[in-house]
Amino acid sequence: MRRLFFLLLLLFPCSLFAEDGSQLWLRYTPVDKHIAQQRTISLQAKDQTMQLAKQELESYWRGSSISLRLDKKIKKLRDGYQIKGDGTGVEVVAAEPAGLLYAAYHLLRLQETGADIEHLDIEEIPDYDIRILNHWDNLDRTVERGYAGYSLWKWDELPKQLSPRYEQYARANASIGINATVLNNVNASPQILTADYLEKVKALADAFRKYGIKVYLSANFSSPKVLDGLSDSDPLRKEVQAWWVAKVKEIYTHIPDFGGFLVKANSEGQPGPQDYGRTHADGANMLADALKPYGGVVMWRAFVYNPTEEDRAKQAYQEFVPLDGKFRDNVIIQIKNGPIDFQPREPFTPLFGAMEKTPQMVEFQITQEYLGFSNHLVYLAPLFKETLDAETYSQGPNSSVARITDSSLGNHQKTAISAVANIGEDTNWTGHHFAQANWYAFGRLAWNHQLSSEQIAEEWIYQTFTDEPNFVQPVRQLMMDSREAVVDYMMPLGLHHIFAFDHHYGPEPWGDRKGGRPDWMPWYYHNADTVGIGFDRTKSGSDAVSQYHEPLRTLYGDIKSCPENLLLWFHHVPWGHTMKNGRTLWDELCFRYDRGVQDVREFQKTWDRLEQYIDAQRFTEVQSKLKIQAKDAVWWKDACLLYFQAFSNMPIPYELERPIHELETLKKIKLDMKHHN
Ligand code: BDP
Repeated sequence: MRRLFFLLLLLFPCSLFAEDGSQLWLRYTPVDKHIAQQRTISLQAKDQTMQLAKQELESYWRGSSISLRLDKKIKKLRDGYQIKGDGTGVEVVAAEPAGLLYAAYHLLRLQETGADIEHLDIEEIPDYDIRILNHWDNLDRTVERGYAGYSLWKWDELPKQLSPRYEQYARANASIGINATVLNNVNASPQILTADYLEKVKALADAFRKYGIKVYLSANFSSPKVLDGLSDSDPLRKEVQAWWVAKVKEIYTHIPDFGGFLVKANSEGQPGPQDYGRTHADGANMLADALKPYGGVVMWRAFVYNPTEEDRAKQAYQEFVPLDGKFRDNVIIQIKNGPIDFQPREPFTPLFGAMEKTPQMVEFQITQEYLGFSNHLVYLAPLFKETLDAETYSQGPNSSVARITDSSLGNHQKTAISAVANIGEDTNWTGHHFAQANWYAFGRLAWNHQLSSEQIAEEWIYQTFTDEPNFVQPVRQLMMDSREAVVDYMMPLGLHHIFAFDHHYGPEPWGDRKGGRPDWMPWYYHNADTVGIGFDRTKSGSDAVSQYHEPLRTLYGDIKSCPENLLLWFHHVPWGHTMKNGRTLWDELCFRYDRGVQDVREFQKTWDRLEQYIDAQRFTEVQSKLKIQAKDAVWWKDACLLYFQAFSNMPIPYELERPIHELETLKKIKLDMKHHN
């Protein structure tokens, strides 16, 4: 029998061990009795989170003995930890129970990535207090912009039945330091705040608690009116305020460690304080006052824009800057990384660094609404870091978005960072095996924004696939190249929002709807005409550049100094404009689209060469997705170049691959992808 096994192993080295991705990066093998007897994991505490830390190490740790200890006096650690190892044993200290759990996962990560696990001198303090996922999950279990199946939360079965995936979800998050989650869509149903649903929310909070995860909810601003028939939801009316006070009290009786509310107000049709002539500050403060006695916070979103004459990219700044200093100290303004909407590339939102008295947090999007859904392999750490590392110059040099939001440059009570999750019911959680890396990367950067994208990719590959260098090295490179590739084949040089209407999969630069909102139409953003292409946001245009501090205002505002990867974001550029490399803008656009296509072809080749190193299931699943991505890249390139060519009237450089589609055929493509609001 044994011999047969080895024979099979020789013949089919990997295919025997099919993996479905359900274990994520947590593929630890349990230690055998022998190892377990040689070392001890000691802990003098009953707390369930600390016990969990112990249990994880008991099950998987292969190094020497560990002692786990809580010392509440080392406050500076917050929920971080210290690990010391001298070769004979390891000592772990934390000031909070969750700190010990994070330390346990740190040790296991070192072990799984082949690092030294005996000689250790580590101190880790997280950069942000609240490291939170935003689920855009609806109560009917559809997920807005979700590409990994239905919602994980089985509302029908809750609170009685608990899916095993609730704990697995919490464990995965804890393993990368995520400590909070918003369960429901920002386009929030008021129903989530009914007594029935709060019972269900409580059941989830109970399941997550020992993993150090707090639950938050998206609140619909009209809840008082919709749920209890109040005449309105005016935040300055006593009756409305009292309603929220009572509701918050009810929530905390169920969930004593409830985190707070996330609110999308007066945005894309959602109700809000402006319905009653009040400001965003009036609305946020009413909720903040209700939450204050319990230590809860309000994450108030700055994603607001209206179809007016004003450039959409400028509106959040205009709305919020005048309110600086008017928010309670338990309000944090949640701001998308870019001024429009999670595009493949945007400059950072100029609101960062423009409200010195107000805590701000970044909202990233892990789910790939504008990046090929879960069909395209796009590693997002470089995108996240581009924003975090961006210099705002708000307080001179060294005022990066990271330093503004982590409170290095302010003195805010609580700091936070968020991202829209890409998690669903799919067996592999995220639809694409490589999309798991984006969940992972967000957690790691929320813990430490100084980590490099390469390091995060590498440790993820080790844990998720294999430590075989012949696999790790090329896959890390592929991941690192993937974000620029998608920018190139979708929207190079600062182009943005030329997606198909509504579902945002695929190109539609020609898109137009009679009577539709102009700020939802591609032409609003690309402005292609016979002169050139791009959005003039300089002083002679919408003047969005003026929302940036110097030297950025001048840098972006001048066509000569504007970084070329944002050129068409800030300028309307003539087709014949000479680029830095001497090509005309038109030629460069063609080269970029083509480069994006060629890059994806290279990804395919790289991947196919690696078949021998990993299991057959994940190999083929990724391979199939890359085929889709390669086809889509050509679709994007042909659609955009053929469409824009009608304006430029210039030939596609002859050394480039010729289009294989007819523009008219591409224009007819209408995908049946409902987007659930
Ligand atoms: C856009 C999405 C939309 C969201 C909205 C938001 O297209 O589904 O509701 O953002 O963030 O990216 O509120």
